[in-house]
Amino acid sequence: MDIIYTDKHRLRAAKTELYGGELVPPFECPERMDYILEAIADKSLGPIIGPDENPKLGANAIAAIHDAGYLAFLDTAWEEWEAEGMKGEMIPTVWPSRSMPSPHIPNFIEGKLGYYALSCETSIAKNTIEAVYASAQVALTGAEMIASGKNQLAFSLCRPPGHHASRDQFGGYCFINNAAIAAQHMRDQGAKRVAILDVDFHHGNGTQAIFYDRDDVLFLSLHGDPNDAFPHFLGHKSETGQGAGDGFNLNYPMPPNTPYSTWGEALDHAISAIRDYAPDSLVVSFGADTFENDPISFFKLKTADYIDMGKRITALGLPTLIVMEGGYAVRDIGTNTVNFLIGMEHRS
Ligand code: OKP
Ligand code: ZN
Repeated sequence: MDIIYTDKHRLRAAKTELYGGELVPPFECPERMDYILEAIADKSLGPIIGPDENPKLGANAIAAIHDAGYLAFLDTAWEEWEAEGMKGEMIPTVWPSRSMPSPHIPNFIEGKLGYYALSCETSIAKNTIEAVYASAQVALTGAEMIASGKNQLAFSLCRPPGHHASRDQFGGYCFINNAAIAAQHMRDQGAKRVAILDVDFHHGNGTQAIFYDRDDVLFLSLHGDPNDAFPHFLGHKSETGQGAGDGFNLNYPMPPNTPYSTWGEALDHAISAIRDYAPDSLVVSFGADTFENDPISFFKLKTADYIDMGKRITALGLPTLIVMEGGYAVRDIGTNTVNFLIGMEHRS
């Protein structure tokens, strides 16, 4: 399977994550990619190819999915922060909360930061945004391979991840929604319907919000119940879409300690909904944080389960782009991810 990857992810090298009241080294770290690449090499998967260097590829998709003011904020955020003499990384401290509805966008960087953030564990640091755009390009290159019919399967090894990023907010380690721009690019290239299946441990709140009122992109997410897990304020079963999108959003929240047997039942339900929808192509937001030893998650999937997960999804027989999202059990992320890819390669 073609694997799209660039070393530019290393530019995303924040030193801080606000976690449990302390500043700790970020869980979403560059070493994640090293372990995945090592496991890919061990199993001789590949080839590994660089992203398309044409900056126009998918530019329309990025502009269609994200707000222009938000993208402009990302472009100059670090510069503005430094110019104010701030000493540390960018961590928001103030929000337009429920008691301050309809906010204006402030001028001062501290206010803009809160306006465009959905949470505060995701410090922006020097060069973060360069890595974010490289990650987007990795996703778009994969989307183009599927959309053009060149590939039936491709893996965009994105870092940083994307599924928490909405039209105009970053957070949960995400800035540009890689899966969403990939799906939009497929639509722009002629796909009538695209399904996005999100199997990361966390609810894909950004992807859901982006496509919530659309019927041309079906979004399905299996995740830790938001009553117990990040992002806490979206991802309930009752969220099924609105307007034209009514019925085209499916959430499968699950409780702490969910084993693969239960998780797999939700997967089978999601797969049959995708089959009924009959999309032209599929995007899988893949996170390995459903693993039993993930440090910030609470499902109980085992290493061998990822092979079965891949086999079940690939049985749909759809042209499929896999987009990397989370996974923080760094020592096991390679084996688990590669097992998923091996399962996905079981095609009749
Ligand atoms: C990003 B992706 C846990 C706090 C979790 C943010 C998690 C972001 C996950 N106590 N904070 O979906 O893997
Ligand atoms: Zn996750």
